[in-house]
Amino acid sequence: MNVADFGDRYRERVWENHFAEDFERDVAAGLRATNKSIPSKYLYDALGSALFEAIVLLPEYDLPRRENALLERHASRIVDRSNGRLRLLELGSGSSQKTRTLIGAAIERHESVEYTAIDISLEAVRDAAAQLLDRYPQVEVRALAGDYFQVLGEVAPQPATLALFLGSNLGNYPGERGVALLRALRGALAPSDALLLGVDVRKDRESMERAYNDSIGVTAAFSKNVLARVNRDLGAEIDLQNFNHLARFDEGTGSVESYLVADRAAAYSLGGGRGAANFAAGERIHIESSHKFTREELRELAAACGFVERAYLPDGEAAFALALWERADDADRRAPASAHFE
Ligand code: AVJ
Repeated sequence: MNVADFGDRYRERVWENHFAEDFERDVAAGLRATNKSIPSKYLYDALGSALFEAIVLLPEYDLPRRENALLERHASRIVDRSNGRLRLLELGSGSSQKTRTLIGAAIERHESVEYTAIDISLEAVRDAAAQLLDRYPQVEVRALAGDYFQVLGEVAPQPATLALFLGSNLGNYPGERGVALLRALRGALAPSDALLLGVDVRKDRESMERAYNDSIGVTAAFSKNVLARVNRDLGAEIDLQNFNHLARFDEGTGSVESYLVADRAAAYSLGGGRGAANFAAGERIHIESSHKFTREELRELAAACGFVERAYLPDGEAAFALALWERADDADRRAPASAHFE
């Protein structure tokens, strides 16, 4: 099954990217800095994406199961927006399961449904599209492959859009970067269009850290793969045996911060005349921030980005939540009512 089998129901647009050059530049700078880091977007090469698919099956990483349960429970209310055409606009092409729940509910309620997915990976977005096109003959799919900011800058508002940013992916955009992304997303929405966020919630340290320290080491492999990728793609000579995965909740940032920690001091060639990266014993490379949200923080974020919270839907244990926001304009003159759906 291939997107080419679906004729007019499928359209795509691909933005040029400079991923290979960016990777080389970001890694060379990030591994030679005083505070070492590699941006988390580089975790997802083919092997990294396969390891992430394994992470979502780990009992310790319960975010996707909690989110799916909430989506199933609230889908029909969430998509209950207009009578005519509805556009679902998703950042990240999403696992077909969570998207299916919403599309299934949307086609019961609307005359026609368009699913637009924005993803950095053309391959990922095509795979997701082919499955949805096959399963839902009523749905039209539009794939936009490129950097979120690049693509969002060119998505025209289309009334009756429900934007989706699920899987606590917003947690990877801490602080100003998250604000910038949500503002860019707002630019693709018409007044009173909505945005559905799925976010992991601040809770006791042990529960938050457990999700990133699984007992069979899949998350550690996912983390270490980014260094393996540096070796593979750049010809660097980093000894992976010298690094251990560390994930801990940081009270200051409100995020689970993931690192690779060097056991002993060492210097490694970065390959291709890029010089060397020097490590002291115990020195860390920051590889990911996974923010854990409070409701207050989400409300402030909504206000800062031109949205109003319309519903906040936590699960039974208040471990994960969906937040339904509306684009503020006319809406902000109304009372900012927020509902707890039953
Ligand atoms: C997919 C970015 C939401 O931060 O929880 C899972 C990625 N990293 N285990 C997260 C991840 C380690 C995940 N996000």
